[in-house]
Amino acid sequence: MSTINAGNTAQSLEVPFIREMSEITQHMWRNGWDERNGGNVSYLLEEAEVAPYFDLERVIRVIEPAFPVGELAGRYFIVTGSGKYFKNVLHDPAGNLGLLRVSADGSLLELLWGLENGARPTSELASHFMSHIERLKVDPDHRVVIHNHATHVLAMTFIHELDEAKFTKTLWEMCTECIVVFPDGIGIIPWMVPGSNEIGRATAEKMREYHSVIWPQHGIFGTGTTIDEAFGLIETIEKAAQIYMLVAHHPIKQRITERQLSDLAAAFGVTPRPGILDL
Ligand code: 2HA
Ligand code: ZN
Repeated sequence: MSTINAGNTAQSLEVPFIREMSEITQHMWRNGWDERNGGNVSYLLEEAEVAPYFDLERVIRVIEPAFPVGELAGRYFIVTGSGKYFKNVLHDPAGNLGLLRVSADGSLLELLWGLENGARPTSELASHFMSHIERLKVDPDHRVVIHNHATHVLAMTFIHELDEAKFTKTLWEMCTECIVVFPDGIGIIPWMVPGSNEIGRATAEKMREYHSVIWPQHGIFGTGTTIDEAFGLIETIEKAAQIYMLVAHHPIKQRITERQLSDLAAAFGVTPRPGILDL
């Protein structure tokens, strides 16, 4: 029997993963990264995290995904809803989030909680699911995909070359800790129409090599083993992009040198993506 009354927000927020989703979406909205219905989050859950709170036999509704996801069969996800505002999640989790299980053959999504009043999962489900599939291949502990419209990252895609190595190097140079947080660098896809399987495929292809992918003039995808890690990655990239936007129009009097970046990587035991530092 389900122990959670979906309409009871206080009760829903007692479920750890519902609270985390509600709090992180609120944070992102307050950061100005998720205007209107901008942004989406998906979080892979273990059955053991779900079972104490929900009746796993009680499927409220089945939803057809735009493509079969056999690789994720039987997996549980909590996701943001399509067209939903991050601003509102904390006050109405069941209306704005959904708990889904991918059916045993990967052809359907079984709704176990939330997405009330016929709501659908995020319009970027293709990018999320395809990214989960690719990240899980390289990191079995991978759990979280976050997309938002981080302001300075977006701004930077107007004035910086979109070459991945050059973009990554610029970000590394902006804050001392960047190379430690994202030694694998940043993937960038060309501008594409959002919400499509095509952009999902392009994003996921980058996810084989990168934790984070930028959509020019649109936003960023960040991944991680926890909400904190995925969010922290985006925060760090956004901070670097903000510094870039603050200093880009000024004469630079001193900077972090390539030698110093290399020393940082060595001191923190990370390996910078090859081909970025000219040492
Ligand atoms: O509307 O951010 O990319 C949600 C989005 C689409
Ligand atoms: Zn978006």
